[in-house]
Amino acid sequence: MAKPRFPTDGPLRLYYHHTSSASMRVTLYLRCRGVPSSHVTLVSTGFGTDERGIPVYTMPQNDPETERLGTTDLKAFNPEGRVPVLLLPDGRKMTQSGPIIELIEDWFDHDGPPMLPADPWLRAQVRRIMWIIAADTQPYQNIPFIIQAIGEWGMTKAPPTEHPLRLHFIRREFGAIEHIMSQCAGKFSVGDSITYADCFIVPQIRNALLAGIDLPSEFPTLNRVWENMLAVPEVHAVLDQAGGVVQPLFFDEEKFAVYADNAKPEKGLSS
Ligand SMILES: N[C@@H](CCC(=O)N[C@@H](CS)C(=O)NCC(=O)O)C(=O)O
Repeated sequence: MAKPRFPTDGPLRLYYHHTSSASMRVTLYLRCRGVPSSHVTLVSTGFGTDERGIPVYTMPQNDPETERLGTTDLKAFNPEGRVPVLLLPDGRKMTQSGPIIELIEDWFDHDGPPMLPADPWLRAQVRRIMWIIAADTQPYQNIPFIIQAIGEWGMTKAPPTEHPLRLHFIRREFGAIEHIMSQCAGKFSVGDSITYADCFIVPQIRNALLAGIDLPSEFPTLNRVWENMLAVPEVHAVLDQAGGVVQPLFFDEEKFAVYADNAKPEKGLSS
């Protein structure tokens, strides 16, 4: 079947930030698939922290979209308030890392090796791992969510990066993926070629390393895939630009400490 033609002229623009693990899924895909910047241009958003220490992504300065919107509030651009966002030359926007990747894949002809297996079962295995990361892992171990739950909803106070809730969800879901990969992994998550599943697993492993997870002893298959991904120059380049193999701290610890000190005690059911 012929590929649908990309409907408008000019490059797509990916609004992303190097601290964002969801953005990294897409930048890994772009590098590994060899998508040229004439097809997809990277646009870094602004970045700061609010009074709680929580990261806030903003529209970049001197960007035509920021000027058109008249604000740096990311929600004016994307009501979800999140990155990544893919902007089409005709003004349409796509959000969510998985659909962004599949849209780019479907619209262009690519020189690089395919990143979805031809076999339907293996394609589903790739998407299964993507979904476990995107839907069942990342949202629950997300540091902004943990900070807010401590400050506003009476959750146990602990360092956000190693919070028990975060460790629980990473371990639970990595355990499931370890089991799945025992059936389908080769050199990489599904077989011996890089797939979208690897683009999803790598940023989540960086988060797990920041949380202190001992990957080789706890999740040996994941660790094998991780080591093989690190040996790929395109992957290494993306990680280098994002601060290395371990996800760097990107919330403000001092602001968080003040916010957590002032946190309200847990409310009883009757209040
Ligand atoms: N499910 C989304 C997740 C996107 C996401 O959580 N992005 C984070 C950065 S990794 C973000 O922009 N957070 C800002 C916020 O929630 O206010 C995807 O796959 O793209």
